[in-house]
Amino acid sequence: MTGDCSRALLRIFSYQPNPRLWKATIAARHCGVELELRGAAPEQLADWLWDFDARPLTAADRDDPSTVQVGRIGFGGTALRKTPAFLAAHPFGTVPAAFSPDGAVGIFESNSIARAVARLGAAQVGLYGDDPYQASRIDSLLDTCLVFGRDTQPWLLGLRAASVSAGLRAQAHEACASWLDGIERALLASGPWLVGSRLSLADVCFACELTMLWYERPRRAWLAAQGLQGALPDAWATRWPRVATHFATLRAHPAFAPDLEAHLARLESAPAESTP
Ligand SMILES: N[C@@H](CCC(=O)N[C@@H](CS)C(=O)NCC(=O)O)C(=O)O
Repeated sequence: MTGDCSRALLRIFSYQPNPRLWKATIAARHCGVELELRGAAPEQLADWLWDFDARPLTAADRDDPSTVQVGRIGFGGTALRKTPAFLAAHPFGTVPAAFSPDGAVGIFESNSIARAVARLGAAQVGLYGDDPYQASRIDSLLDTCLVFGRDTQPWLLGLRAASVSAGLRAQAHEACASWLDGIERALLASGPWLVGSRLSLADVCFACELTMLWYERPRRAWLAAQGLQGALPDAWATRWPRVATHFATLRAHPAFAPDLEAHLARLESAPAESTP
């Protein structure tokens, strides 16, 4: 999927591992679409040039003041190096950042990058539904994933920075509860898949966005020491049984497992950390 760059239909720059990037890689694996991935660990992206031709900074890149941009989300206060061309293609300046093969079109927001993969692979499998109504229902669910991701992001970033509060946790917990209530009802109405009678982009984005919450797992002991629980309750599988069954099915699915399974298993078996 990521091997032969000359055949890649989309180039994506991101920190890795990143469950939001996996929305695209899972869709690509399922549709047989070739992707080119670029990037490195989150803490290394400050030493990369954010560009269509993303790469580790050279000495000349470091001397160029025109690319300096102070990071906002997840890179708060860090000086990042984003080229003017990158910001023209990606006006919000975020990763994952996708490009058409010639670099002319920038596609941002991980759900929309996954939509691009599904459209490019539409001839192979209908990940984007069978008709405009199904496609729009898939979009409805993708919008809820974005809202959930946005509402839980301050909590997850706070956890990474060891700076959390009861208020932050309450907001993230409410985001989990309202989103998973809705996903549970959607599965009750149309299961086993979220839309239609087969796997769709709605299932892909649901699984990847929920995976973001696994970051809490090894940090539960630290949270308990702060008098806090995770945003996703320990008894989540009992409270949302259809969600839990669906997530278990998806993480084992051949298109999902190469990205999700090892990552989730590692976080589930990681020793409890006394510091985040
Ligand atoms: N909703 C977006 C989230 C993307 C996002 O927030 N990316 C952050 C990293 S977690 C970023 O690129 N920040 C760069 C900056 O703030 O300059 C998506 O799903 O793609």
